[in-house]
Order: sequence, then structure tokens, then C-alpha cells
Amino acid sequence: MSDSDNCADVDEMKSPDEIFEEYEAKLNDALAEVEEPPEKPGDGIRLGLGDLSLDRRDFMKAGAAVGATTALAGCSGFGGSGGQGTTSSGGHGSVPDHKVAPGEHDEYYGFWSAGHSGEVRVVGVPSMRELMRIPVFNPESARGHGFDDQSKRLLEEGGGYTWGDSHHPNLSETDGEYDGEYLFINDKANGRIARVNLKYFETDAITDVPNVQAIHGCCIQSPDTDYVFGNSEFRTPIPNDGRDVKNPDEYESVFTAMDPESMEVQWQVRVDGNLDILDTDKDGRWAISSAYNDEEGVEVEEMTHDDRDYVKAFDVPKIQKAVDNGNYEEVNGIPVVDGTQDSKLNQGSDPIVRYIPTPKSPHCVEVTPDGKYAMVAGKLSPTVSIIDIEKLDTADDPADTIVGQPKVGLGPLHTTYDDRGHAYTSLFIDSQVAKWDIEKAVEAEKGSTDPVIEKIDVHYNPGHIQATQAMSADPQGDWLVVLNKLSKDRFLPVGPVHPDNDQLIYIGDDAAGMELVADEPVYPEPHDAIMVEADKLDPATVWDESDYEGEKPYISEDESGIERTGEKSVEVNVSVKRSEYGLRDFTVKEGDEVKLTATNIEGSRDILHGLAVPQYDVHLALAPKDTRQATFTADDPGVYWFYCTYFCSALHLEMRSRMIVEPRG
Ligand code: K7E
Ligand code: CUA
Repeated sequence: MSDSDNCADVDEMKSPDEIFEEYEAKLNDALAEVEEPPEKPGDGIRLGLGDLSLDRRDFMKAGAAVGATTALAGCSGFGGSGGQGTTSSGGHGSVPDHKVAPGEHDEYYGFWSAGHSGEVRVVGVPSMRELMRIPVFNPESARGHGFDDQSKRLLEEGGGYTWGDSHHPNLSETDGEYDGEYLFINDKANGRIARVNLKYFETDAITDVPNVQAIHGCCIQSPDTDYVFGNSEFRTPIPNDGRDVKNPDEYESVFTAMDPESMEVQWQVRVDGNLDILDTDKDGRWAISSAYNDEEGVEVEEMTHDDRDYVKAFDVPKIQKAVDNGNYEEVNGIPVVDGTQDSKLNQGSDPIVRYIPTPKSPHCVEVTPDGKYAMVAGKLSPTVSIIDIEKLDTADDPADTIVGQPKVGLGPLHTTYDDRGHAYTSLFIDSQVAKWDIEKAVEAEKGSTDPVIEKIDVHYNPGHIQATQAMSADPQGDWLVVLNKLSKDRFLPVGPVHPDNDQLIYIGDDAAGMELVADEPVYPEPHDAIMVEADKLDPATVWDESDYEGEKPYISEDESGIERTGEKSVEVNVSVKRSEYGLRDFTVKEGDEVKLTATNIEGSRDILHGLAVPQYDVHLALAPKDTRQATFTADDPGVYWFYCTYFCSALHLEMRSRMIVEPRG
């Protein structure tokens, strides 16, 4: 970087077009260097834009350039017909109605990660209606997450951060099928993995993983959820305590194995390159991870210098054995196994980690529902590399595990599956989804486009795509959601921050082809989703008090009262029902630590109450039969009306009592 580049005045004078040209030039350089040269702009699919005749890349470029007003005008003229721009021949099959009538239920639960919002969203599929939000890494007032003692402690002990960047939701499995017990999700920002209890749709554990930065890949071990795995993407010195800070050669990326019940880290493996996204086979042996920057650079030019990167296949039972045999170094209390290429555990024919060469900077790994293949999307290469999982054990040369490499289009990022042998790959640069035949791709020459059956335009620039139950051994092959990063002109403008655009595509009719059926604006920024048949889950409608017995009390009406427990501490117990608290008022002394416990004693479905204490930053959200607690110091003498936040009855507004704080005198 030259000095003048650091000068803000000079930067400000660059036009949006110039900035975009620079990006485009950089991207083109990176694309030109991959083994399979990309299709040239102009070879791309033509959109039906009459005289404009833009190809996909030009179109994306036009829309991406900030403030490129003429190009944007072109976009909006095109907006309404965008959905019809499929390149497939069909598209008018008998698509079942994705709308769900009033009062009816969806067929699937969808769980969406929410990126840097830090939460998980529950979406009904196919209606795409948002049913609920589950706060995970983010304090959230409506559900009291981070506003009562228990959830405060959870966030505190989970690292004390106030936000997270959730990317990859995973459902627990038994025998390769979703069992409806738990959802696991990573926080890329702070290197954490959390668990959501699917009886209560509530976060019940957050683990701040040692020795890592940016846990990006996250998956459960199929078929029985014996482990939860996480990949740290950013390489750092290990331990990252000030040593080797200027010595990037010593930085390493780490694969982590956690116990899904205790949520404790069991062991880690350090490797070369930046680990990225991962998936497991269906037999509990291999965890397969994409990786980039095997050059181990710290700047983008260095990271994309070489032609190859190495997918890492972790042989889990072998690593487990190395740990059992004491073949590790303990770092911050965690056994860390050396999985670098030079490790003695990786010499010979029986390595703990196999390094499989792929075109540089691949993005993702997704294993087919039958467990035969792992697909590695090329990102900078227009191909998907197909790894034959059986060959991971038998191939002498790791390169021989790659048994197919169809050319699917520009910027392949993620792949999902139906139940009929097809793969669907999102194409970030082309803004399309490519549907292709898996076995044909294995038979075809590498680099062939023949296995590609059909492409459909999406709007715009898709990241993850996911079909119903495609991550399990039981894919459904009816609905596909495409999580597009940009919505641009698809919705009413709402200021410069745009919603994402999740699109629903029907894939159940191979003869008619893929059919785009819905746009759904989404608050930033889900990365991934996972969908499960609704009857696989059995959520509670009221709390079962035995689920929190021993952790906190259940306060009945008779038990409502106040007790002084020390010179400067009181315990206040309150039952809660329509439309009153078990105490009409209570009095404490200035400076008292107040431990407030409240139980919603109603057993009626959907009758929630809140308990908000003004000026003390307290909000308890109380589902039926639930108990919540808050501890605070009553520093300011005065009268404080504590009140109910859920509109629970005709006397909701009257549902309030007084906390009186007497001056200590
Ligand atoms: Cu491709 Cu974090 Cu799964 Cu985003 S990652 S797109
Ligand atoms: Cu209880 Cu409003």
C-alpha cells in the first residue's frame, strides 16, 4: 500500500465505479489463476433484458457499484420480471401452494442462523413465516435473555460478550435422523459454540472455546451426535499470549471436539492453513473440512498465491486414540494434538489428518445424505470437487479421493441435496443455483458441464442453500431455500441497510424443473438454515417445573413474601397470575441487595407475564409455570411500580405492584 492510499482525502475522491473496478480486477486476477479458468464475462448466461443484454456478471457489477445510478435504474426496470429469468426449459410444473392458510401449520420447522444478530430464527417452511426468535449470543429483552440471573450468568460464563456472529445451525441426530433434542450453533466472532434446547426453544449452554479465534465451521458428528465439532478459521499463535505475534509462520488453526452433553471441549487438533467449514460422514469416522490459505499468508495476495489448498479429513477414532495414548500437548487445559503435515502422527500410510489437494480457496464441505460423497465447492474455481469418502481410507494418494469435478458455474459456495441423486449448488458470482446429477458427475470428465441439468436465477448472490432435511440421512426433496446476501431492488427501500432475500424454490418436480415461488426479506444476516419435519420435534407448551427443580424454587401464592437475609440483603418471592402479583407491595431499605424470584403459576398455554422493575434494568419474561430470578441493588430511595410487560388480560394495565425503597437514614 502506498502512502497516498492511506490518505483519506485521496480515497474520498475515488468514484464508486473506480472502487468497484479495483475489486473486479482483483477478483479477476484470483479467478484467472485457479486451475480451471472461469468462463469469460460474456460467455455467461444472458438475461432477457431486451436491448440491454447484460450477462450475469455485468448485472451483478452494475448493482454492486454503490451509487451507480444509471445501472440501478436499469435494475428497477427489470425487477418485476426477475423471477422468471430461469435458464431452464420448464418451470411451470404443479407446484404445491407454499402459502399456509390461516390457522394451519407448516410442514417443516426451519432454523435459520442470524449472522451478526447473534440469534437463531425459527421459520415455518414452506410458508416462510418467522415463528419465533431464539436469542443465543445476544441479550434480548422480549424473552428476557440476559435480563434475569440465569441467562445473565449463561452469557457471562460463556465469555461475557454482548454479541455473536451465528453461522451454522445443526440439529442433533440419532441413527442419522434428526431427533429433535438440540440445536448447536457457532459464534464466529468470539469462537464459541452454543446449544439450544428444543423442548423449550431456549439457549441452555454457551462454551467459550480456548485456543481459537473465529469458530466458523460447526457440525455434529453423524449419525449419533457423539461430538460437536468446531473449526477456528483465523490462525493465531497457540497459546495466543503474546508469543510469536510477528511470526505468522507459527500461527495455527484448530479443529475442536466437544461433548454435546457436558458442552466441554474434549480435545483439539492444530493444522496448517485456515480451516473453514466442515461436515462429517455418516459413520462416525471422518470429519471433513474445507480450508484456504495453505500458503499461511496474512494478506489477501499471499492467501491466494498458490494454485492449491488442502481439504482436511480428520480421522476421528485415530485422533481419539492419540489423545488416549497421551500424544498431545496440553494448552490452556485442553489436549492439543499435532495434525500439521509435518507431525509424526501424519507420517506413513495411517495419518490422523489427510490433506487432500483441491483448487485454491474452496469454501465448503457438504456430505451427501447417503454418506458416499463430500462436496467441496470451489468458490474461486467454477467446480465442485467430489470426494469419495470410502477412498479416504484406501487411496494411497489423497488426490485420488477426488472422483469428480463438475464445472457448475462461477462462485460455487454451498451444496445441498434432494432424495433423487441431485445436488444443488449456489453460485455466488453468477447469482444462480445449479442443479446437477451426482453420479453423472462422477462418471464425467473433470471440468465437464454435462452433469449440470438446470440453472435458475436467484436475487442476488446466494450463500448457503438448503433443502428440507438434506443434512440428515433422510432428505425430502421438495423445498429448497436460497439465502441471498443481497436484495437490492426486490423490496421497498428502507434506507441504505437492505434486508437479505431468502428465496423459496420448489424442487419436487424434476420434469418441470426448479420453480421460484417466494421472496422473503430477512433482517441481517442469516448464513445457513436447517429444516426438519415438524413432527420430529415435541416442544413444551408450558414449563415442567421438574426441569428446573433444585436450580430455582417454584413460588406459589402462599410462598409470596419478603425475607431479610442479612443487614443489607433481602429475598423477595412473588407468584404471578392474571392479573396480579403475589405481593401488592414490598419494602426494602436503600442499599439492599434484592434477590427477586417470580413464578408464573398459570398453566394456560400462551399466558405469559412479565415483571419489569423500572430504573433497575430488570425484565423477567415468565412463560407458564416458569420461574425466573433477578438480583439487583436498590440504591435509590423511592417508589417503583413493577409491572407486567405481556398483554395478558383485560386487567393487564392494572397488573402492577410497588417496590418501596426506604431511605436508610
Ligand atoms: Cu458460506 Cu459462514 Cu457458511 Cu456464510 S459461510 S455463506
Ligand atoms: Cu400479566 Cu400483563
